[in-house]
Amino acid sequence: MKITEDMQTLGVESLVTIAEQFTFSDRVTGVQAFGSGNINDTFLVTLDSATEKHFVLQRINTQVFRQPELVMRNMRTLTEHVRDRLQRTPANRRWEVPRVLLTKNTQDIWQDSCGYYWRAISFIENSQSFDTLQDSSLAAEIGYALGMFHNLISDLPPEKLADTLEGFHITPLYLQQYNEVLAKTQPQPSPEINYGWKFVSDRLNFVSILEDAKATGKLPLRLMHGDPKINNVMFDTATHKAVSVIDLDTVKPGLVHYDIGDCLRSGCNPAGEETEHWTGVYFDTDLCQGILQGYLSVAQAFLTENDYLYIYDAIRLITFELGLRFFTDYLAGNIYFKVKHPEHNLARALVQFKLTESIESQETKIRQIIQDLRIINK
Ligand code: GN1
Ligand code: MG
Repeated sequence: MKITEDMQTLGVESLVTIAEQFTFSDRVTGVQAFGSGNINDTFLVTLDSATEKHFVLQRINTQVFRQPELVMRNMRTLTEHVRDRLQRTPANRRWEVPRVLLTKNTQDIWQDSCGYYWRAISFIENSQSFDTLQDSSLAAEIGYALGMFHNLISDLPPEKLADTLEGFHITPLYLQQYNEVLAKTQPQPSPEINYGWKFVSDRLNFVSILEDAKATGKLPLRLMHGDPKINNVMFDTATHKAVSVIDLDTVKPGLVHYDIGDCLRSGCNPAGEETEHWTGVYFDTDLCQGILQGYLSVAQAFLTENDYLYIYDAIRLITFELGLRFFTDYLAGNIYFKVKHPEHNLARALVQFKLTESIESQETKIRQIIQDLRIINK
């Protein structure tokens, strides 16, 4: 097992000891850092087992998720609902839902001696994820996966899940935080900071577009995933068909538009959100067409006329919002998102701002794609 310096500071107990809290007779043979999450610490545990060979072990970031018990309760309510539904009406293709694994004392969370919270989730075997889409072959599958996810929870009343992350995806609140940080810090002017500052101040009049639609009842409160970026969609390694949507930390009441926007801003950026070449970032409308086609093939069953009207705005807004969140975190001294170097969040912000610009410059085309798909799906 490779233990990095970072992992040694995780707690007093070894990662194996922590993993063993969630096993019964199986022996833990390995624990490796896993994935590229910006908030929690994630590990893949390997077991000496004839049945389940892996599971995902995570240390929950309680600076972000202040009530980890509620996060786990939401996750259990949602996954049990979906499993129940799939049992009653089986999907006509492989589709899996991650399971929350319990400790020996049947708890869904374990606290180590430093007070850190750990949890374990089943691993979707024989599956993989992608950080970027290079061509449109997988795009429809990404959209299908989000549609399937929304469809499977569309009959679970939103009030069944708690609000575990207040203000999440409420863009006007992110703007407020940005203004507060700006008032407190005196960032050294640089071309990048000036670009970011101007970028935000040129777009103040649209930050509340989705919240206004929610407040006036144009868009209904629904359950959402909260973070359906494309590497949270798992693909069968052999067939390359989508088989699951993972990372259920942020499932809670919200707007499906946050998810649609998030999925498209991540899926239609071939350079990926971690690229260092931000000036070349663009929004690929072929990928957009593919993802939306896959999404609407499932989601047309529950979308309303108004829902369609706000899809373009959602793509633009959630991309802008993530840029604003990264930019604010950079100005605040990198307190929310994990970073590899001090300028990391600034680089990430510029990528999202450039992507927003590309979305804006292709507004007519994107709206046309939505309109055409709506007619086909009618
Ligand atoms: C964070 O940790 P991760 O990578 O699953 C963030 C999302 C962002 C994403 C950008 C709770 O998700 O909102 O879209 O980074 N999650 C939270 O990569 O803030
Ligand atoms: Mg996440």
